[in-house]
Amino acid sequence: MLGENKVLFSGMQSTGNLTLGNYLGALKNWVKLSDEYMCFYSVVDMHSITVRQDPADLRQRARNLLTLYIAAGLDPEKNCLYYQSHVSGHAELAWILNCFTYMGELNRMTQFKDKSSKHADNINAGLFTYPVLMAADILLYQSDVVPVGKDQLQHLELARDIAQRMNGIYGDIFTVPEPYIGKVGAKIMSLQDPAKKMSKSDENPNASIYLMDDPDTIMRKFKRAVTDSEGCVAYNDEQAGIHNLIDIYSACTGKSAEEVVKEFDGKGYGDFKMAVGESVVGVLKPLQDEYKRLQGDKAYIDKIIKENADKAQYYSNKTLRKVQKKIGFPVRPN
Ligand code: ATP
Ligand code: LTN
Repeated sequence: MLGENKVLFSGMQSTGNLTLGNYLGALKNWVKLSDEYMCFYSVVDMHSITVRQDPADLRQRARNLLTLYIAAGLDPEKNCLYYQSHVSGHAELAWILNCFTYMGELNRMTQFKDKSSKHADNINAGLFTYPVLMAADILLYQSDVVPVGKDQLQHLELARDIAQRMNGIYGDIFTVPEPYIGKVGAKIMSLQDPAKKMSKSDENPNASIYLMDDPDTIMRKFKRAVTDSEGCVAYNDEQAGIHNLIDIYSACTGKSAEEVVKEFDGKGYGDFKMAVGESVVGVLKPLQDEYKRLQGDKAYIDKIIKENADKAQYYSNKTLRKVQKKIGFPVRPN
């Protein structure tokens, strides 16, 4: 809690081009939740350097992502939208939390195992302590809830363990955060292999809808989407491809799976795929238009970046000073 308000923290890395999965599974829910909580949505650029990045590219992508947050409907006056690297408290708290996290805990993290096998030539200490920086992001704002995908639950569990451990030693310093997993759109699957999640790092461009894909590309990708030979629009685990298309259509139109099945009763996959494609174009087109408009307004985006970093710095300092005092760092004379 910060004052009267329940706090929400979440973040996204700016590596790769965002997909429809990122939008329906994360961003869209963020907008909904912003009515209910005091929200901090960060572009977690410090996490990105755990793998090698081109500096100019990293900077540009971070700005694009922040712009996209606003284009998706997050109000920068009501929510705190900022770059992690602009707020020094993330790194400062991460160091402290590092000293309360065990090697054995970090060794168990499945994302570390995955990423270290993918980047075998660069298994750096940052990749290993990545979950500690994530815990610092969350605990720095006394967050009550953290919307994350299922893949991040293990990291959130670690953040809770660290918070509870330190609360046990020093009395209540941290709010212990709860995960929030949205129901609709929680897991959008690849259009080419419905057993795999849609991911921005997929090598096959037909597997993912990118948020900046034009309408023709979107329609073409849906036409090519892998389905099955059943030939009827039904919602079950055996028809994984159709299941995924129903999920996408539901998330874009607000209709339930049952309503969708009824709507396409007796119709072929061709018609259904067209309808799904059109519903996605209907959602993405306004997002793209707003994104382009905002990209042209450099002064406005710069102002948001400055003001929101100051706001985040202010709130994060409160927690940081409290923690520093509790663990015995000397108090700064006024
Ligand atoms: P990468 O391919 O680089 O692992 P990613 O596309 O899986 O990236 P992340 O950066 O790990 O995306 O996730 C950003 C946010 O988007 C997270 O909250 C994550 O849970 C959500 N997300 C990512 N992919 C999907 C998906 N296919 N369906 C629903 N939500 C998703
Ligand atoms: N690790 C997350 C991104 C992330 C995050 C966070 C999410 C960094 N810090 C704090 C929620 C809360 C990811 O890769 N999706």
